[in-house]
Amino acid sequence: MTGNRIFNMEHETMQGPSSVSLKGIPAMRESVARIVAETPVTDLHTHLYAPPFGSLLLWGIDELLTYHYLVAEVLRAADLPYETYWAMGKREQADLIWSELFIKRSPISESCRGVLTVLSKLGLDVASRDLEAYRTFFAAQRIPDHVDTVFRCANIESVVMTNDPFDPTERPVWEQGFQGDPRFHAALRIDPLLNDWTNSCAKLSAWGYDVQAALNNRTKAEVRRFLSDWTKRMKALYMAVSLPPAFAFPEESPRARLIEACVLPVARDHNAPFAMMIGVKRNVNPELKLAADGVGMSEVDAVARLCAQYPRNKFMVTMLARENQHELCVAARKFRNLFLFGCWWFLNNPSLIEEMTRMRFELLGLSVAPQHSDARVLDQVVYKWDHSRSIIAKVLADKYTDLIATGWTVDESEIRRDAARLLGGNFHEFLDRTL
Ligand code: FIX
Ligand code: ZN
Repeated sequence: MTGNRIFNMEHETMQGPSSVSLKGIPAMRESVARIVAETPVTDLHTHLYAPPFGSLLLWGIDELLTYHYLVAEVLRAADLPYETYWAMGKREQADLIWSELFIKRSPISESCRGVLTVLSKLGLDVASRDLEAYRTFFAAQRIPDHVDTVFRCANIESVVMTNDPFDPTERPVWEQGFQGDPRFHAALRIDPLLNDWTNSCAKLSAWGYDVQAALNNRTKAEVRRFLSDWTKRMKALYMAVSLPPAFAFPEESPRARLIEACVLPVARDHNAPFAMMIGVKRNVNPELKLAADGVGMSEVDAVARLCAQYPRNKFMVTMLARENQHELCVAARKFRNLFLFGCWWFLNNPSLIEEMTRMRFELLGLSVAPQHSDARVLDQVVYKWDHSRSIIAKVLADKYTDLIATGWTVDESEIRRDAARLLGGNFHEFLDRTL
């Protein structure tokens, strides 16, 4: 059926030459699912890299299987010392994860299911359980083409990378003049600067910035110059940091002082949001390495105070604790400079995505970015977006159903418009907004 279908209480109609069909709500639900699937995504926070970053761009079955979410799961399941796991090569680790989490047990966790969604959507036979066949498939792919294949398969228009000027592998790629790639935007990640000022100060000094541990005026000006240099060099869409549950503002700490004196002025000069990802307890069990982090409840009031005190700054916020989500939604109702995004990390599970998306729609309407992928392995965007899209569509269709019950009508062009906002439009609009 073509044309703009209109859904209302009694039936579904067609604008234009065609007539009426009586499918009603189920037809609307089908349209919403199809339109959300067809709407391209701007994935606003990932750990993916453009091909010129070389080995930083992870992809393929062994990377999928050794994703840190699965490392945490295998080290619960398998009876082996942590050191034994870390002494293995990647392929051997992947073999172990496949055997423990996919063969000896049904792979029902969200991260396991994700691997199967990726394989299936890339056309592989999941029922065969043939790990070697999957390896053969990936070995035949070539990275620029495979990026296109994955973006097409996930229906992604572009992703935002996480770009850390303190990272010794990444930094030279920028210094050698990486020219950008329209599929990969940059975000300036400043965790080392804000969470470990002592070491970062020494590095800035070695890179030619006139800084001292004591945050005097000269040092603050030099940190601003550093942030500005890298924002320009990367053409960063925003600056970002992850923060512990104890994050407080205002506070007599290097972090709070750097935010006020350096990050916010530079962000304002560039009209760039400052993204705060709050609630991660780093290194709860160091034996797990990249999988070592946990979650804790954070203080939404710290965010509210920043938004109130700096109304001309734009803040993007996601919080890791489920228990923070309601208060955070209410804070976003109070501050137009606060943009909520994503179901981060331990929240990126179907039951929690549904709960959060429903709550956000009910409290904030369409003014959020309901999801980001946080993908670390290129192919993961296929599952992260497939799984999230179907939940977003389900919740959206429930909301349209409630509207239709009042006598309101919803047509396909409006569904398309709303889906485009949720999957990228709102983010771009927030980036462009001047306060
Ligand atoms: O700090 C972050 O950006 C986190 O998302 C990551 O560090 C984390 O390891 C992750 O991959 C979560 O999904
Ligand atoms: Zn992340």
